[in-house]
Formats: sequence, structure tokens, C-alpha cells
Amino acid sequence: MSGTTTILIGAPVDCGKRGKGCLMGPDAYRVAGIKEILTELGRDIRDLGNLAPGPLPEVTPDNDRIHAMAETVAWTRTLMQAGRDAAKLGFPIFMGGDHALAMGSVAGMIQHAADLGRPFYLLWLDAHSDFHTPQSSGSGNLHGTPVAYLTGRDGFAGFPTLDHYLEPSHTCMIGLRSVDPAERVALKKSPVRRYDMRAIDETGIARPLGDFLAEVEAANGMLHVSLDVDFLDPSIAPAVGTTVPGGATFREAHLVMEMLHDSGLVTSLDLVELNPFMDERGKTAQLMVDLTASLFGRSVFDRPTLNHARRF
Ligand code: 5AB
Ligand code: MN
Ligand code: MN
Ligand code: MN
Repeated sequence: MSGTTTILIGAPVDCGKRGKGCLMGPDAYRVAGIKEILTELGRDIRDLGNLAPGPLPEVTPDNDRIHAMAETVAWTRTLMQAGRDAAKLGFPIFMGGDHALAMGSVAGMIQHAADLGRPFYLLWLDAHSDFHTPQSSGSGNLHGTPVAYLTGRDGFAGFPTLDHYLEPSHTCMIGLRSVDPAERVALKKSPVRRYDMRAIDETGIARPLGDFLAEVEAANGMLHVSLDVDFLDPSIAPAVGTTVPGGATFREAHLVMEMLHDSGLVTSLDLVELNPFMDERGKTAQLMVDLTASLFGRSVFDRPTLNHARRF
């Protein structure tokens, strides 16, 4: 991980779906000790506090099911700019907030990588593919759309146009187990790499991740990790609106984070979809913070620097 400055960006985005509560996420991560734990790991922490969206634009969604489009557009603008500024100073951690925040956080990181002339890669750890367009979404919830927006799919009129979009082939989804029919059709036509839970059961989680990391490394890419709480099995991470059984186990999730640390490739992170209102004595918030600690190098024993990009 390059540099030691880590910038915490509170993004209490709660407009990506109807159920409320993700706005409490950033504070739950602070209560769970995110600053203290990362400080112990040698990081220099700057907490920008909780941001607020800019002025609401006048927008009319083409699909009347779409919920809170104006607010989501406002957040996208705010987070894109805040992320771009933060990335010049260090490693941004976007503390969500629901997954609609990734429209802004990842968009900002894409532009930052382009400014540096480096290729950009996205690791999407989620039960869902979040590949709906506003037209195909059955729920109208925009937290189910960020990957479609970021890869430049049609149907996002009214959202900020980006100078640079995400290459679908630079995107890797791991943990999938709830993909809607319209998303499946679109994904099948797209070079997005995708690994469902069955693939993980069959090969283990290290292999697909190792393959992807090898590619990022070979390209000297910058890697953004977007961690949705529902990537994890609901038995260990109940604080989420969209629980889907059969998620990543405690050890699978930690192994992902440990391999990401060892790769040295990760340059920014989203922690999304935590709904502290649904938590059990803070256990999900604590697990998300512990996973972040693994990403920043916490381990039982020191290891010689292993190159997981090559090992698996
Ligand atoms: B999350 C669903 N595909 O569009 C939809 O939690 C779920 O950010 C979206 O991954 C889940 O509403 C969005 C059914
Ligand atoms: Mn998601
Ligand atoms: Mn999800
Ligand atoms: Mn969710």
C-alpha cells in the first residue's frame, strides 16, 4: 500500500433504496474504532467527517419507479469531487452509506487514475451485481445500478457524464448469488468478470482473486475495492437490508482482505450497505472494521511479502 495517509470520508448516503438506516454507517465505523485500529497499523488518519450532498438538481427520471434520483445525482457529484481531491493526498476510505455512493466514489477514482495515466480496476464484493440501468430496475432502487453507470451503459440521463468510464473487462465481481434476469442478460454480453458463490465453493476464493490481482499487477493498475456488507453471510453480518443466505464466510472474507493487502495494489475502498439499525450489538460494524484492518496489514504472524497475484 503506497504512502501512509488514509482519508476517512463519511458518506451517509441513504437514498439508494427505500429502507432507511445506512446514514448511521459512518458513525458506527467510528464507534467500532476504525481510526484507532488503522492508527495502530501505522496509518496516518485524516477524518473528513460526514459529507452532505450538494444542491439538488431538477431531474425527472424516465422510469417513475426510480427513487430519490435528484439526491443520488447530488451525492454522485459531491463524492466524485471529494474522492478525487482525497486521492491526491492518500488512500480514501468511503464509509457508507448505501451502495449508490459508489456512483460517486468510483467515478472519482476513475478520473484520478486517468489523471495519473494509470489503468483503473474495480473489485466488487457483493451478493448482487448492481448492474441494472434505471430502466431495467424492478425496484427503482439506485443502489442496484452503480456498475452499469460506471461502465457507461445507456439510460443514465440526468446523471453526471464522465470523462472516463470503467472498462467492463477491468471489473471483477466476487460473491454473486442474487442477480436479476435483466442483469444476467446484460452481464452475459459483457466482459465483466464474475464469480458466483458456486465458483467459490468449487475452487476456493483465492483462485479467482489471485487471477484478477495478477492482471492488475501486470498492468500497473490502480485498484478500488467496493465491499458491500451483503457479500458476507448474514449469520456473521446481519446489519443489512438485503440479506441473501450463502455468503462469504468469516475466513473467506479475511483471506480476500489479506491477499489484497499482500498484493499492495489497492488504492481506495468503499464500505457500504451497513445498516446499524439492524445490527446485533455492533457485530457487523466490528466485522467490517476488522476486515478493513486485514486489508491494511493486520495478521497473526508477519509474513514475508508473498505475491498472491502469482501464487494462485
Ligand atoms: B446492493 C435488486 N437487484 O435491483 C434491486 O445491496 C437488489 O447494493 C439490489 O447490492 C441490491 O433492487 C443492491 C433486487
Ligand atoms: Mn451492492
Ligand atoms: Mn448487495
Ligand atoms: Mn444491499
